[in-house]
Order: sequence, then structure tokens, then C-alpha cells
Amino acid sequence: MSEPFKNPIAAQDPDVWKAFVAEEERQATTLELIASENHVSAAVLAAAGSIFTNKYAEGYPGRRYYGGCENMDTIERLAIDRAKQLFGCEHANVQPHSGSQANQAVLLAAMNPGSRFDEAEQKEKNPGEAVRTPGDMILSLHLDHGGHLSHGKNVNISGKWFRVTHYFVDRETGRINMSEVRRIALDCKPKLIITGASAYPRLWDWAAFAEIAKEVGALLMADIAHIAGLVAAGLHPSPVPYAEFVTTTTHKTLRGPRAGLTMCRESWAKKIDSAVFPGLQGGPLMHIIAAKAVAFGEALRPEFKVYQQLVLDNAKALAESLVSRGLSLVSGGTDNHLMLVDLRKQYPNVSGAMAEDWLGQSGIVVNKNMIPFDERKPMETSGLRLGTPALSTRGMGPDEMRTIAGLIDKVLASGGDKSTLQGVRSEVLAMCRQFPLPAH
Ligand code: DSN
Repeated sequence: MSEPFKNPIAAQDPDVWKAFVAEEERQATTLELIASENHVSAAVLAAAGSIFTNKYAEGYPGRRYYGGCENMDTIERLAIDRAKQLFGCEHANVQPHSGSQANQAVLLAAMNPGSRFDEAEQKEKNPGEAVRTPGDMILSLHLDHGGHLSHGKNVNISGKWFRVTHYFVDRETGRINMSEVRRIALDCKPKLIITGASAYPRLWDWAAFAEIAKEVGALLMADIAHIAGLVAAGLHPSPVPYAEFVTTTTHKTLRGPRAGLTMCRESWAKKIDSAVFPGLQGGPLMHIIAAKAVAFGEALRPEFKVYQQLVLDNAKALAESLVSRGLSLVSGGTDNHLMLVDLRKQYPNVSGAMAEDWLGQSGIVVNKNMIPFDERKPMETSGLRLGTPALSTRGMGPDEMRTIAGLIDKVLASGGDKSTLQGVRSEVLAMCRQFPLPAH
């Protein structure tokens, strides 16, 4: 961030600038273990805060509804070409503003919501007519077992407009059981099977899902929002050869700006493009698309693979060290960048919310998370989700992960004791000074 006296926000708007300074301080002096967050490079940050924010560019490269879009076309084409190279997909739409909108594009392109009138209303309007046509069926991982709101949760448009059936993780193993998925798919006959999660620590067997999708005549979508960086680096199997649709956010392991991306087979390209614009969105956020182009360029470099390997090594070290201290992890460990701590066994009286609060006071930023078969409510939870992308960006390695596992355990064991939290806070500050944020 620029020095206060040089920054135009500081000069013009001290109230807003105060929050900038406080946020810079917060990020610099805490350990970021939220699995979906990261620290972008100075180049990505500069693109996201650039003059491309000034421009409307509704449409697609070469077919815009506004004049003056020649540089927008260059930027968007670069982002598309790099996304295709990075993931080996046939078609990429870089305009979704978020991961949820990237997913909605698939629903709009491929799924029929049926009649959205409620039954009584329809009967009144069309007496004697057949009532409600049911919406198409989605089959997806349940939110409480690691899935995502936009994969069919009843409060989300995906759950309001479509019929939804869920698969779950196995109670014993914490893993998705493919023969169970097959049994459920044969029973509910989905139009779309959604794979991918926001809290699943194990590898996805895309080939097995594709086989089931083929058997039941369903389309397959993989939401790789969390693992996109690992997939791009070749460190997690890619769903691209198996799924009609692959969606992602661009800001988690992929380390780009906060936004989305929808990829698909060429045969779906027109429908996906129409679904994103004009179906769901108006003007694309060209400054964010510029930042995506820069981030995808970074992800194509050899050092990105080194970074992703560090993310994995760190997750493994953190998980092993937590387990060695007696903490229980869902599925017993991790194959990717995240893990889910099940507090119930070692700390039955500590909820995820309490743990998040105590760790936060100590400078360790995490999020409480539902764990499979959780008896507590979502605002309380019995779990914590931990991830290593942001700390790996700061250059921390497995030794630091083992130290952090010790600090986490100390905080949990203290029952929130203030002097323990203060002691851990000092150790966290020392680590943060040793591993500063990337230049920005
Ligand atoms: N909110 C994201 C996460 O934290 O995983 C998912 O959208």
C-alpha cells in the first residue's frame, strides 16, 4: 500500500483511509488460515485497482455494445487464452463476477426450473390446467458435509428453482463413497451432478463421477473453486476431461482477484456465454478481468507449481502435527490445502465459534465450520476449517506449520484463558515480522 501522504484516498477521504490502514495492519500482524483466502501479488492488486474500472464493455471481444472497447478486447482475450492454457479447457468465460455466478451460468444454460408458480396460484390462474411442472434435478454434496450454498441449498436460487438431492460423506471414513453416490443417482435421476466443495479435504474421483453421470444420463459439473491452483499446477487431478462444465473462483489457491470463471466444452460455449451475459450479468468488471489475466499469467509460470507444492506440504505438516497433538481431523488428514478439525472428541465443550474467537484474539484467523453429522448449529458448529494458501504465499514452510499447530492446540487447551491468548499473540507477531506480506 502507498504511504498515507502519497495515497489519494488518504488525502481525500481520511475516514475510508483509516479502514485501509487498519486492514493493512490486521493482515500484516495475523496468521491467515482461512482456506479460501490468499494474498495477491502487487501486479494483480494494481490491475484490480486500475483505470479499466472506468469502462463499460457489455458483450464479448469483437462484439461489444459500447465504443472504445479495443483495449478491453485485448485484456479479455488474454484472460480467456491464458485460462484455456492453464486448465486445458475448450472454452472459458472470464466474466462471472463470482464463483456463485459462475455456477449460476451453468444452471441457466443447462437446467430447466420448471413452472415457478406455486401450485395454488397456478390452479387459480389456469383452472383445469395441469399444475406445476417440476424443475430439473441437481445431485450435489450436502452443505454440512463440505458442499456449497450455490450447489442447491434451499435458501439459494439453486435450491429454490430446482429439485435437489444430496450425497454425503461416509460417517466412518469422512470420505465420499462412490457406490453410495451411484445408488442415489440411480434413484433420483439427476439432470446435473455437481462435484466440488468448500470443505472437503480429499481428492475428487472425477472419472468415477463421470461414469455415474453417463449411466444415469446426467451432465457433470465440477466446482474447483478451492483447488483450482492445485489443478492448474497439476497437483490435483483435473476434471476437465470428464466434466461438461468446470467452474471456479479465481482468488483462493489460484491467487487472483475476487471473482469467478466458467469453463465448458465447446458444444456448450454459446449457451454458457449467453447465460453469463445477458442472462445473469450486465457490464463485465474489466479491471477484475485484467487482474484475472495477470493472475493466470502468474499461474502459468514454473514458480506457481513450486508455490502449490508448498501449499500441499504445509497442509500435510499442519494436519500431521495437529493429529500428533491428539486433535481429530475429518477423514483423518488431507490431500489438499485444507483440513477440518473435529473438536468434539478432544474438546467437547468448545464450539467452533468459541475456538474461532479465542484464536482470533491470539492473531490466528480461522473460520468455524460445520463438520459432517454436526449436532451444533451453523453459527456455532463443532469444527474449524484451516487452510495453508495464504501462509504459503508469505513464505512459511512445514516448520512454521508445526509451530502454528502447537499454538492452536495451546489456545484450545487454555479454554480461552486471557494470558495464554496474549502469550500466543506475541509469538504470532514475531512470526508475522519474520514473514511479511508480499510487496503491494
Ligand atoms: N465462502 C467460500 C469459502 O470460504 O469456501 C466459498 O464460497
